[in-house]
Amino acid sequence: MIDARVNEDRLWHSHMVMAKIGATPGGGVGRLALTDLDRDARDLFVGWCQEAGCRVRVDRIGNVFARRAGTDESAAPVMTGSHLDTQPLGGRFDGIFGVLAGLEVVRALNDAGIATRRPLDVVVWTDEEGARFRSGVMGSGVFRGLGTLEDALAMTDEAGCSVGDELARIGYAGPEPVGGFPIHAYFEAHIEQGPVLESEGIVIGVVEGAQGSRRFRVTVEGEEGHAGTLPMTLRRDALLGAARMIDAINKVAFRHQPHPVITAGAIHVRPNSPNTVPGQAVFTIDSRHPDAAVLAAIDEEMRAACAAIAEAGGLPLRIEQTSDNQPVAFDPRCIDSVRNAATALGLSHRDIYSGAGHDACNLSHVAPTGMIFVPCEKGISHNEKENAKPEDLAAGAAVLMQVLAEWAAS
Ligand code: HGY
Ligand code: MN
Ligand code: MN
Repeated sequence: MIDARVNEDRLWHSHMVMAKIGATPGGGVGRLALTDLDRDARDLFVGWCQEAGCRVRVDRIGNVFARRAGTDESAAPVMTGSHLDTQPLGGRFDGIFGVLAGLEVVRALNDAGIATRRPLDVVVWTDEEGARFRSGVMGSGVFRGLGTLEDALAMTDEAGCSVGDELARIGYAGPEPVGGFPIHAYFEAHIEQGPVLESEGIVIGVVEGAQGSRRFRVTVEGEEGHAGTLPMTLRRDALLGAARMIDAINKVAFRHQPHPVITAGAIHVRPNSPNTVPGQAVFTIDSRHPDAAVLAAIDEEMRAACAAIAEAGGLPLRIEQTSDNQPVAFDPRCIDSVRNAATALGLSHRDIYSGAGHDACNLSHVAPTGMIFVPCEKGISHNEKENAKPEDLAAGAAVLMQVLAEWAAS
C-alpha cells in the first residue's frame, strides 16, 4: 500500500465547484457535450491539473489528457478518467466523479511527495453521454478505433452543428493524434447508477464487466393533414405509428428473461402542431443486454414489430443503427487489483456488473481495464436528484489511488 491519503473535503469541494457549471433548478447539472458549459468545465479541470503540476494535451476529438510525470517518461502510462458532459437533466457525479477522483489521486500523491515510475494520465473523454450527438462514448470510441475520426467530426446535432465545428468553437480541437499509443492499464471510478451497493450497505463495487448496448434512430413517414377535416380512416398518422412501435418494442423487452432494458428516450414530430396530423415522427431506441446473441435477437424482433406496424398503416419506415457497443468483460488482473485494494483498505466490497455503459468499455479494447463503483443514493442517475456521500467518493478515490500506484510501479 502506498502511504498517501485522499482528502475527502477537497474531493467533495471540487465536485461542488464543478457542479456550479450548468447547475439546473432541480439541483442537478445540464452540461451537454461541446457546449460553452462543457468548455467551462474542461477549462476548470485543466486549470486544476496545471496547478497540480500536470502537463495537459488535447487530441483531435477533444479528449483531454492531464499527465503527472513518472520517473521513467518512456514508460507506457497508467490512465484513469471519465467524462464531464452530462445528460440534459443530469447529476453532479455521473462521469464527474471519475475525472475528479483521478485529479484527487494526483493531488494526494503530490501531498505525499510520492513519485511513480510510470506517468499517470487523467483523461476527460469527449461526449460520453451521446445526449447531443447521438452516438455516445464518442471520444473514447474514436480513441480505440471504433469508427473514424472524420465520421465523428462530421456528426451533427439537431441544430446541424458538427462535432468538428463545435470543438473548434470551444477551443478543444486539439493537435494530438487520437489514440495509437500504448497504455499500461486503465481504471475508471464511477457511481454505480443502480441500487445494489447502497441496498447492501457496501462501499466498493468491483466491476466485472458491462452489458452491451445498441442505439437506433427510427423515422416513420406519414402525411400531414387537417386535424378537423381529415377522416380517421384516411389518415397516415406518423406519430400514432411511432407510438404503436414504441409500445411494441417495450413488449419485446418483457418477452426475454432476464429481460433487457429497451428505452425510446427521444422523439421529434413534424410539424409538431396541435391541429395538424403528424407527417413524420423520428424516435430513438436504446437497447441493452449482457448477452450479444440476445441483443441481436432483440434487434430482429424490434425491426419485425416496427415493420408490421408500418405496413399496416402505410407508413414508410427507416431504421438506422447509430451505435453498437458489445458486452465487455474487464481484465481479471485489474478486477483482482480493485478487490485487493478494497480489502487492504478495509472497505466492504462485492463483485458487480455494470448496466450502464462507460468509456472504460472502449478502453478495455486497448488496455487492461478495470472499474471501481461507489454507491449513489437510491441508485438514481440521469436525474437531477443524483446524489452520493463524500465518504463514499473518498473511499472510491482511495481504491483508485492504490490500483493506479500498483500498476504504475509494475
Ligand atoms: O447511458 C449510459 O449507460 C451512460 O450513463 N452514458
Ligand atoms: Mn457516466
Ligand atoms: Mn451517464
